[in-house]
Amino acid sequence: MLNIVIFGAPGSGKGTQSEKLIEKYHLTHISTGEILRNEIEHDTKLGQLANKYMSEGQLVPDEVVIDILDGLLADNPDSVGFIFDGFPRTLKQGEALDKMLSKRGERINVVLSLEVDDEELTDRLVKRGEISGRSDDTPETIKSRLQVYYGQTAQLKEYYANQGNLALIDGIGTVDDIFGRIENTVDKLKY
Ligand code: B4P
Repeated sequence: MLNIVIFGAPGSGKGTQSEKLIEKYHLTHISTGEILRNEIEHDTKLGQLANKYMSEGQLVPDEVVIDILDGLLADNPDSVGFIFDGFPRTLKQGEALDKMLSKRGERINVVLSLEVDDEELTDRLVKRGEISGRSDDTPETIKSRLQVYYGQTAQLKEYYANQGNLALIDGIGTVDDIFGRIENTVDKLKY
């Protein structure tokens, strides 16, 4: 099984590169952001709860997203592997993911950390906001999402570096150039 975490600040290209990874390696895509946006769109109870946090650029509580993940792993027992996109986002989520995988005799093979500077991140998200109207892509919310990233999420890099799983990927350039760098890393993995 090939299990990949795609990691990075908001706007670093996680969703974009996930699509290419799925196409090449036939992995099951788990994007917590996409799942939560879908719940909001359908105005479910979970969606209403998530919206309170997401519209402010804050993280949805750990227990909520960990529960979602556990359910998705259980629903896909025959998968050849997973791409975790936007999860984990806190140390608690990282530890929970390790437990959920080891319970199944699995582990994370690599954490691909897309490295992009704040100016480029902000530019990308502002542009996306103008085109898609995504409610959390406004200049104010982008600022708080970046603060949340540096305050609560970036520390996971150290966690994965200590496990020997972290691969830093230059996230600047064309989508294909960046994917080439990712392929170089993934194709060297033994799994
Ligand atoms: P996400 O959906 O994960 O959103 P994101 O961090 O903004 O990243 P995204 O994947 O959308 O952006 P991408 O880099 O692909 O999360 C949204 C919210 O959900 C969070 O803020 C949080 O509130 C909540 N949430 C999600 N998961 C959670 C969790 N685990 N715990 C708690 N809360 C959680 O792309 C950005 C833009 O850049 C796109 O427009 C793309 O076209 C463009 N782009 C990509 N690559 C490019 C390149 N090489 N050059 C130029 N532009 C590029």
